Amino acid sequence: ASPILDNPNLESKEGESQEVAFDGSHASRVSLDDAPTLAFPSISTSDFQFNYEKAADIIVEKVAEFTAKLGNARLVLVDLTHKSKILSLVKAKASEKHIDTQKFLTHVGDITKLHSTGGLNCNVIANAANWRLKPGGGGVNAAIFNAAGPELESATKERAKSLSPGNAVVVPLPASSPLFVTEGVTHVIHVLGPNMNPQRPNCLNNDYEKGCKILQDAYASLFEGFASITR
Ligand code: AR6
Repeated sequence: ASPILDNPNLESKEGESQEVAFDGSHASRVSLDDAPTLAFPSISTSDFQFNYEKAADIIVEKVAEFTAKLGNARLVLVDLTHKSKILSLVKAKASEKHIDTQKFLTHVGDITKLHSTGGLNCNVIANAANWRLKPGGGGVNAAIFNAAGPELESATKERAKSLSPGNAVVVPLPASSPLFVTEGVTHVIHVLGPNMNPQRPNCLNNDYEKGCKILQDAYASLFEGFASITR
């Protein structure tokens, strides 16, 4: 089943395929064909100040669990720079755990420009959202809402008004959204992670027992949301 066909806003784009070279860390050329691909940022590790080491363990654990269930679908962890601590930690831990490099990749680039500047076809992208599911606020949330235009805000409102930590909501992107037109993104999945920043709502005051549980739930909801699109 093509995830593209499951977006009620869209015409069929069946039959498109492309071979793509990933960044230097993945020397071989990887064929994306029609494989459904989710690009996601590291949830909670920037504005929400979650510990990198703990976040990296959780990402690798959840990726390992879900790559086994995802069929031909792929997961791509994205961050903006080659200096990204979370990307290097996750890469190292994923290779220790022998995670299938055809199913899980890391990529340096802007998640709103993966096709146009990175040559990557990712039909689904995840957003590290705020609880109100509102544009702005900085980070990847501001970038995604800006790139997607007002279409994303209205499509989001139809699906949910707010989100509690550890949850995700799948939003089909209207075909008129610039993010769909230029990048081929058919769905955005908003995810709310745990917050360790005292200046943001629901701060966990360094309670990593709760925080880790919420981050695990957040990735599980994200990957289940992605799987629900590909079924
Ligand atoms: N492309 C790829 N990755 C990005 C981009 C981008 N354009 N922009 C940031 N990142 P953050 P959080 C990476 O702070 O910690 C927001 O204001 C970034 O380097 O966006 O979950 C919301 O409204 C980091 O690795 O999310 C919430 O209130 C990752 O994305 C709050 O911040 C997540 O950083 C959420 O905080």
